[in-house]
Amino acid sequence: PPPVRLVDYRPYPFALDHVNLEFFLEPSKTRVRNKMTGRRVFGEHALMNLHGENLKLISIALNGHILPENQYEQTDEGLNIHMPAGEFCLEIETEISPEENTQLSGLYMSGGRFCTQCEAEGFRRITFYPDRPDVLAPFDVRMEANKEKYPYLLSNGNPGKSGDIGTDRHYAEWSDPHPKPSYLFALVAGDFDVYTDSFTTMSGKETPLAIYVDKGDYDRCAYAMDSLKRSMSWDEDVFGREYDLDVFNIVAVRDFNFGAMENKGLNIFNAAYVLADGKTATDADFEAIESIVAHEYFHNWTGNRITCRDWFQLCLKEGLTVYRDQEFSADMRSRAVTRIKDVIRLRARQFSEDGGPLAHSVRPDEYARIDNLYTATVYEKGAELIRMLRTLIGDTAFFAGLNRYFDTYDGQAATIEDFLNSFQLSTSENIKEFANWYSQSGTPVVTASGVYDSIARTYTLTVGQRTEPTPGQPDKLALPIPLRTALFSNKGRRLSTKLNGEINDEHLVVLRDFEQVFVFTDVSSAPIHSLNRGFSAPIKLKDGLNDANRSTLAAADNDPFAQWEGLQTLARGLLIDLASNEDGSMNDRIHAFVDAIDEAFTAAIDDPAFASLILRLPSVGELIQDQNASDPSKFHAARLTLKRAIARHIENSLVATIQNQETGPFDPSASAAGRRALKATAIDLLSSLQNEHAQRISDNFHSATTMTEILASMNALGNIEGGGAEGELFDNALTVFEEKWKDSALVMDKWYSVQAMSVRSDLRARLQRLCARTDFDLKNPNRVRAVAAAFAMNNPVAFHAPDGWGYEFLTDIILKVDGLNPALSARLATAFENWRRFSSDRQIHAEKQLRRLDDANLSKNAQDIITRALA
Ligand code: BAL
Ligand code: ZN
Repeated sequence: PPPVRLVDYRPYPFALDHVNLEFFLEPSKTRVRNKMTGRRVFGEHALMNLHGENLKLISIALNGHILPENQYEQTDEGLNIHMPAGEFCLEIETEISPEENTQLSGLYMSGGRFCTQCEAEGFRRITFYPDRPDVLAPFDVRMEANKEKYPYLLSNGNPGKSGDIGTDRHYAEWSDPHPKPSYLFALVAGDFDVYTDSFTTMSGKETPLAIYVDKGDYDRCAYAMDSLKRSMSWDEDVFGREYDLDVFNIVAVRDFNFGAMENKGLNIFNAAYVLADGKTATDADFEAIESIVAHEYFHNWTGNRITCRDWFQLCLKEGLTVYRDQEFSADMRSRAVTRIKDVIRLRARQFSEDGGPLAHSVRPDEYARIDNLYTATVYEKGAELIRMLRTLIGDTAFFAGLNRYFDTYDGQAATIEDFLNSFQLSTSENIKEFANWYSQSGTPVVTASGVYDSIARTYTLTVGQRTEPTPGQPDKLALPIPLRTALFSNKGRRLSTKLNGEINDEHLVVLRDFEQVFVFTDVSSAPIHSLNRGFSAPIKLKDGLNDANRSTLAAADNDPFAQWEGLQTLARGLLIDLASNEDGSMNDRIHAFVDAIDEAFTAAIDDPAFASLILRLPSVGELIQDQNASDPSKFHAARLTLKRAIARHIENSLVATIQNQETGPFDPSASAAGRRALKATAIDLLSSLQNEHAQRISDNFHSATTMTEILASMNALGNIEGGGAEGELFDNALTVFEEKWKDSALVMDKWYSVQAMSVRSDLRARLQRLCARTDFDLKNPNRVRAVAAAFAMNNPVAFHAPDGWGYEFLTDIILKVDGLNPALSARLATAFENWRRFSSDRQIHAEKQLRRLDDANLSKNAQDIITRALA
């Protein structure tokens, strides 16, 4: 099919004034009565297009009369109805089968409960409807179901009447006064444990809050509820946004394609991002719950009150909402550590996407399948654009622009142009060129070099930018790139200098052309430049510094991000060179690097979360991004060499860190999590010394009381290569873990992942055994991802095995999943995105599997990814 194109956007000629939905819920046959009142607003054409997919049409009535068949046409995409001019009342009855819906889009069953997922195009699998984000309407919903099996009946908005029908059935009504597009519709019916609380909003309105979870999970809701209340309060304090309905509900389901969904007043979550307690959840789980609960809540204003005109504008809600949840996490936790983690994620997922065949701009011009547009580029790069905009125009103009946006477009479906215009009206800075960040794909590479004139006391910094061609975009524009910049003396003292008439010890250098020169004056000594501090722009920096300069900055920089980044850059260069030099000629550089790490680590020891990041080396995935014909196993070996050198150098300190047992009740705070993060890093580093510390790590597994430490120990045992006694320690830990947690699906997902990420000679057979287990459920995305995504994304050595078995393993899973859940299979297929970066033997194997997928007549979603990967 031809792609959907932005230039083809046309407004919908009909407006809906009201939608009334009635559901008669049965797993195999659910009846849906949909009554839409509205009017034609413009246009000559009397034809009304309604989307519909997999629906059994029972009847259509227009203005109270059954519509004869010659008045409408049913197609693969939906219905076309001949409409009279003026107002109408259209009533459509359909039948659907939730229990046969394995795509998890539309109305489906999860764990015996009814639930929905409508973004992006799931509503058309429930009823015939203009399923596009620019058609907004208030919804009234009535549900009827068996009372014993489905005692809770939930939908969007505010609860209305409810009651019994006969002896075994009941009904409930919900009414959502806020006009919304269909993708925000939600319905849930089932039996749950209900965790309740309340929040009093800034205008004094007490709002009941509830989290609905599987029976028995009540005790694992407290952190999600606490995160929700903190989010509501923070959005009032920082953005002035108040909640706007009588109740707010969250439901956790076990089968879900996304992390969560922001349906108006009824957020539906993947249970993995709701349920947590000190025994079953890692600190990373707690952090993700806090951030995702916040993200979905923040959508209430950025996404729901103001939605997207069309799906090309997806970043309008997602980029802005990710930015808001990142700021929330930064305020709740350490700002520096949060920023570093955000950048690690951006580099791992977005930079690799931007550098391969799936590259697309934050707001693309066309797409083949909307489900495949929920990407790191739209989300994470989209958030970086908001951050850059704030840096460029300053806080005052940023908040004035955002308030103007909220005031102007509340209740509407907006575009990126509307959004940017709100800021343009609030700033004297011309942001016209900034819009190119939304339309241009690829990651700019920024180069810098400087010359010091000791007589004139000037430092002339030459900065350039270049963006490699990406699919469909051979020529690239120069973008406005804000670089927070400081100059340091060669003794590591931050210099106060003058730029553009302003004296400061940090300046904002805005690169607007392909190359530009910036002259700093009043520079007292030959400086070392520190650019892109705080990662002020999402670029790749070639700063022209040598290792000695970087070590100086790493020791002296007062910006924790810049300090960390200095060490990462040192490590990156060293690892890339190490991967191609196995002759021991690099020992001096290794020693110098380890000394720099030791110094920074010792200085950071009072901030364990930051200290653990100091000890982190760039991942294999990150290292291969700028390489061609690469062999991931060489990067893995280089990392192991460097990890060993670090571990040996600070071995005593690492051992002491592991032995430092915490007592008392579990504390989920960021500071306690930081201490555990450092412990986990210590365990990982010590495992690089192979069997020397295997017993100690195993002992730690058995004595640990938190999931973070237990998992860190298991991961470490899984990464001690070789079999023998160490292999037994790993298998023994797995047995103990399984015995304890076999009935807890979310915890068992971790058990699957640890094995999928392990570096072991028996891995292939192990994975086959995992996939043959009865609890390996291809219909459950969490379980499939626990094996397939963990393996393909986090086990580069095995996934890129020289004989191609890793590619074949993933392909086998994609082929099995695709018929059940195309959104999931397409997501798994993105693991092949960088196949052309690898050595030729690997490319042959990857292409063979991609061709196998290409020949298999897969879903449109999977085919879209495969076609682009092979192009
Ligand atoms: N809108 C899809 C899920 C999310 O981004 O919140
Ligand atoms: Zn979102």
